[in-house]
Amino acid sequence: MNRVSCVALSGGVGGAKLALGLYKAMTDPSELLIVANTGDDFEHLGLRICPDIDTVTYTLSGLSNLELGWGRQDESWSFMETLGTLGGETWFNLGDRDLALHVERTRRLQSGNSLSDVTADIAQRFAIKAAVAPMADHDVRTIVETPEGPLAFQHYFVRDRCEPTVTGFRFDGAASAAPSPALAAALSGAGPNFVVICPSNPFISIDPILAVPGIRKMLVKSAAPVIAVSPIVGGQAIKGPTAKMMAELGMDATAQGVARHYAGLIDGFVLDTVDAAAADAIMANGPDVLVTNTVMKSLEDRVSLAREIIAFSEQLKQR
Ligand code: FO1
Repeated sequence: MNRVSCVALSGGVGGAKLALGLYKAMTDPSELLIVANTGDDFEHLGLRICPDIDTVTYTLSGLSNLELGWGRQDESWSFMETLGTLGGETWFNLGDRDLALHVERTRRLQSGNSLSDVTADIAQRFAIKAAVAPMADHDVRTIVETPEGPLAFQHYFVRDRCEPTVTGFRFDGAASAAPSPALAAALSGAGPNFVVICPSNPFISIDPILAVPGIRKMLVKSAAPVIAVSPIVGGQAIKGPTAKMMAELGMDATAQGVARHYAGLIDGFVLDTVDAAAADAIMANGPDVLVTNTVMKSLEDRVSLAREIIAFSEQLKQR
């Protein structure tokens, strides 16, 4: 395996945008390891679905569906339409092209391949030069606690459109999981130059990764600066239910609230210019702060944010 100089922890859409920026900004993209959350994974229609791995893979290969934020571009939906006419479950949309990936991954997992091996091989087939790995090869399932009882993650997220009030989260299976071999190798020995926590939802995208025994400890022990990018800008999530969840959990739905959530883990925090006023308060709690434009509308925005993070990591290393 290549030397890893950057480890990026990512959920789906927001995380994958920055992962793409890093991929384009790094001198040698083969030194990038993107570790995807697998707490969102589930078994559906007999298939193993790994939304965050697939979002990262499609994004890095230039095949992602930019309108939906998930799935593939140039997609057709004959399978779903036909399934509907047969009275099948249609609340979770699987495009025809996307479906092929789920079928092939499920076949390989059933014949004994690890999720790491399947993910790495598929990334290679999509001509991705960076390494893409799951957080763990074991099954970890995010459960959303609500006043009406626990909900499997995709039931909460897609079927119920994030409407139920959140009272907490559980990561079933995490206690008996272990970091994926690629992540464990990257964080041991000399370690990477820096670690980026992408602007993904802290509770449902990053916390499941940190819940895998050993990962948080390795990150804290590593000499590499750990830099988190705020998914909250001006009190709003760029996408998804982060701000809603923070409010429901009784937390400050602000970038500062996110920085507090990562206290003890991060050395650097990237804050949007609209939240610049919070920089001093965040620094008072430990991490150094980079204030910049974090809203990634174009590819140029992604690359330029990634370049700033790389420069910030070099400053942090000199401390
Ligand atoms: N998100 C939706 O909102 N609706 C869907 O029907 C849906 C289908 C889907 C299929 C494959 C895939 O890889 C992702 C899909 N997503 C869908 C996205 C996914 O549920 C979430 O965005 C992530 O789990 C959160 O990161």
